Amino acid sequence: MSKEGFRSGFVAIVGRTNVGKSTLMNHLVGMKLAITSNKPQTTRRRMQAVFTNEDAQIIFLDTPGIHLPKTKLSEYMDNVAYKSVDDVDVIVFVVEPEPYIGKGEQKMIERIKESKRPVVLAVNKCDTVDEERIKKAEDTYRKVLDIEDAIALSALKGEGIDDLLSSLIRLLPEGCMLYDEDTVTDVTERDISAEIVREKVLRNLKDEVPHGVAVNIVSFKEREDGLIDIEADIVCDKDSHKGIIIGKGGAMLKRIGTDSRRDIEELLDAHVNLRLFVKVRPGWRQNPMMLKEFGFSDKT
Ligand SMILES: Nc1nc2c(ncn2[C@@H]2O[C@H](COP(=O)(O)OP(=O)(O)OP(=O)(O)O)[C@@H](O)[C@H]2O)c(=O)[nH]1
Ligand SMILES: [Mg+2]
Repeated sequence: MSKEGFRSGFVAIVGRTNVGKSTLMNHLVGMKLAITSNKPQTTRRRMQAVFTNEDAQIIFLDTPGIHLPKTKLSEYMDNVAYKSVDDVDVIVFVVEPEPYIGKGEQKMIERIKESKRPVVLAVNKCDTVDEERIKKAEDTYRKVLDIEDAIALSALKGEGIDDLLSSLIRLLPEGCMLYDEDTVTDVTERDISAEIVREKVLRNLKDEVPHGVAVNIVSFKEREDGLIDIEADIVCDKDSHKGIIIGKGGAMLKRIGTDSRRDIEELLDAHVNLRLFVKVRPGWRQNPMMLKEFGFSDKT
C-alpha cells in the first residue's frame, strides 16, 4: 500500500534526435537500459523505464527523436514520438542549449500544445556552453511554450538529474504505485540484447550503414551451468553494407561481437556465448511487410 502523499504517473521524454533523451532516461533510473550514440535516429521504439523511491514512482517513456522522415521506418519513429505526448501526465521536452528553435522542435512544440500536458524544459548538454547561453535557450522556449519549470542539465555527466526529478514529482498527481518496486522496464532482456548489438553497429560504423541495420535475436537459451547462448542476425538493407559490417577478414564483426558481449554480460550478469550473422534484406525500411515483421507496426 502506498503512503499518504505518494505521487505516481507517466512522463514522456521528447525532443529532436540526438539531444540526449536516452542518455537522460538512463541517468534518471540509474541504469543503462536505452542505447545511445552520437548518430541521429538511434532510438527507434518507445521504451519505459521506471523510477521508484519512497515518495514517488515515475514511469519514463523514452521516444525516438524528431527528424525529417526519409523512409517508412523514420515516419513510424516520428509518429511514435508525436503520439506519446497524449498518454502521459507530464512531458519533459529536451533541447540543446541553443538560442533558436529548429524545424524538429517546432513540430514538437505544436504537438505539446495540443496535448495540453504540463511541460518541463530540460536544457541538456550544459557542460558544453556557458550560463548565458543556457539562459538564452530557456528564454527562447518560454516565449513559445507554457513551461512549468526549466532545468539545466548535463545528462552525460549526471548533473541536474535530482532537480529534474524533484520538479517532476511535484507535477505528478497523487496516486499509488503502478508497478511493483522491482520493475525497471517493459522491455525484455532479449530485446535489450538486440539493441546493444545495434548500438555497437552504430558506434563502430559510419554514415548510412547503421541506419539500415536491424538486429533480430534468433535464439536466446540458458545452459544448465548458467551460460547463455545468443544467436543474432544483423540485417542490413544493401549488399554493399554486408561487407562493411563484416570488415576485412571479419575484423569489424568481431569487434561488434566483443563489444556487444561485454555489455550483454553486464546486463544479464552471466557469461554469454554470442554468435552474430549478417543478412541482407534489400530496402526493408521502405517495405511495410518487412517493417511489420521486425516489429515496427502501427501499434505504438
Ligand atoms: N556533451 C554532452 N553530450 C551529451 C549529453 N547528453 C547526451 N550527449 C551525447 O549526445 C549524443 C546523443 O545522445 P542520445 O542519448 O543517444 O540522444 P537521443 O536524444 O536519445 O537521440 P535519438 O535516439 O536519436 O533521438 C551521444 O553521443 C551522447 O553521449 C550531455 O549532457 N553533454
Ligand atoms: Mg534515443
